[in-house]
Amino acid sequence: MSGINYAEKIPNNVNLVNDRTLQRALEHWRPKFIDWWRGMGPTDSQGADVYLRTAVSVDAGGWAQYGAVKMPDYRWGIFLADPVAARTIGFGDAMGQPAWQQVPGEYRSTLRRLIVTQGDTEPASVEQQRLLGHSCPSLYDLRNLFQINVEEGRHLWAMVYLLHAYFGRDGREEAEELLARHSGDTDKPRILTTFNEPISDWLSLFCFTYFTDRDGKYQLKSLAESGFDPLSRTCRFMLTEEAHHMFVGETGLGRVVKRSLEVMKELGTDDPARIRAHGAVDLGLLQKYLNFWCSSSLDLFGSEISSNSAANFANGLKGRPDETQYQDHVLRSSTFKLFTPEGEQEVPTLNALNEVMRESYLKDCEIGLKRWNRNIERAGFPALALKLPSTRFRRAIGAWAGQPVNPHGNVVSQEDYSSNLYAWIPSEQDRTFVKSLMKRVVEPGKMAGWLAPPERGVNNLPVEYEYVKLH
Ligand code: BYC
Repeated sequence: MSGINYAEKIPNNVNLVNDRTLQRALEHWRPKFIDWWRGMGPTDSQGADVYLRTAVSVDAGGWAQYGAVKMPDYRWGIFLADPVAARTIGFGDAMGQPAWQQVPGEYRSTLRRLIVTQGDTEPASVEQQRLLGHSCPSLYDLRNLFQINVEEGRHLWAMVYLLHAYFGRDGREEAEELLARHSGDTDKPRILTTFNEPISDWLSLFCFTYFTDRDGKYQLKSLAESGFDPLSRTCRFMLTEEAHHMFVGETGLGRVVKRSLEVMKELGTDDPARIRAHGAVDLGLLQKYLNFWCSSSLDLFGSEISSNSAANFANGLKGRPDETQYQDHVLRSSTFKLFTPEGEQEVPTLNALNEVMRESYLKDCEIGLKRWNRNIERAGFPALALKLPSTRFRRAIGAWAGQPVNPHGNVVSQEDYSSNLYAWIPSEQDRTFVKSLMKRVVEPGKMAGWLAPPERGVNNLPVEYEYVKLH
């Protein structure tokens, strides 16, 4: 990459053109990233022209430029939101002190760990989704998938920038490791559990972008509060892109519901077998997918009682999403009640911050369900309303890990749990059925039979637009 025109190839607002050290680190890493993209990114589509948005600056006119791009030529850039003048730390014991422009020595390994954990999820999600192009329900959806994939690639660049620019040699080594771990790999898996789950159908993709990307929103919001200003600014800009990923989840699931209701009306029945025979997803099946992905994503907040979260907050490294909405930003004398299998416990709020964040997240998750349920009720099927599972259901991390709890949150016998589990989450048979629906549709304007068309196209273009030219 020597002789490269940095501003052209790697759009950035970090003065890359004058930073020789950063240039050298990126020169070493970039070819490995491109190799990873070609090997682990979306399959069989590297030559396609995709109607993508690219961020070329952080201002309103530059963060979303649209045009046809071949994905390996995507201009993965490095952007930080504009600095806030004289920004101070907004929470924890160092509240009110100037935000750090460099990594404080005593927090170096914790900050690196947080950045690596965040960074690890980005390429993981691209790996999880790499085969979905083979079964896309439409060109519109295929384009959205690819948009998400390139942006997750850019989010990886964002974390690699922080590692290269602020963590020296160990940062460079961690940046390499981000390309060496792989989703689902038995020897070198991704760090967080959900990012090792296969996403082999589009119903799972819509659930993942609804639930798991929303965890991304909450984690990024809490890191955007960080006293380490470069991390805060990086995450603030990433959040602008994250919104589209959740849009794909929310509208995708809404379109599944819409199509199910159409088929139910057409057939005059809510019999799941007949709906399935007609090539649509019955709402009971959708509920199982919601149960699976919601419970998996709830684990991503960590344990209910966590000394890590207490230290991260007290030290000013990771705040609560939208920290300014709270009165108390120090939390040294506040307590929080939570339920564990041992009963109700009152713990210092500092130690319960993962749970505080999980509660806000769940409220946000409810919004889509309310919308879909309105349509389900209007269609005359209130008994089929969709619900979020209890936070105690099917947990693998935290106080409820491994406990036999049903989706309503009641503890049941281990036997009951095992024999009912596949009435609550997709069984092998359910997954096989969903897979059978996943037929590739790539004629402009055509849509798979299990999914209603979107209400509008991308960037004011019609839904029928040829968003991906596959050649
Ligand atoms: N799987 O005190 P604990 C996104 C580990 S998604 C495996 O309970 P803590 C995206 C934990 O690492 C957002 N391990 O929790 C979405 C710790 O290990 P160490 C990603 C887990 O530390 C879609 C130990 O258990 N960003 O952006 O308070 C597409 C005890 O931890 C899990 C972040 O997560 C798990 N589920 O919180 C693309 C932000 N949960 O350190 C992208 C950065 C916990 O003792 N990460 N552990 O070896 C963090 O803030 C925290 O690490 C966590 C855990 C919230 C993940």
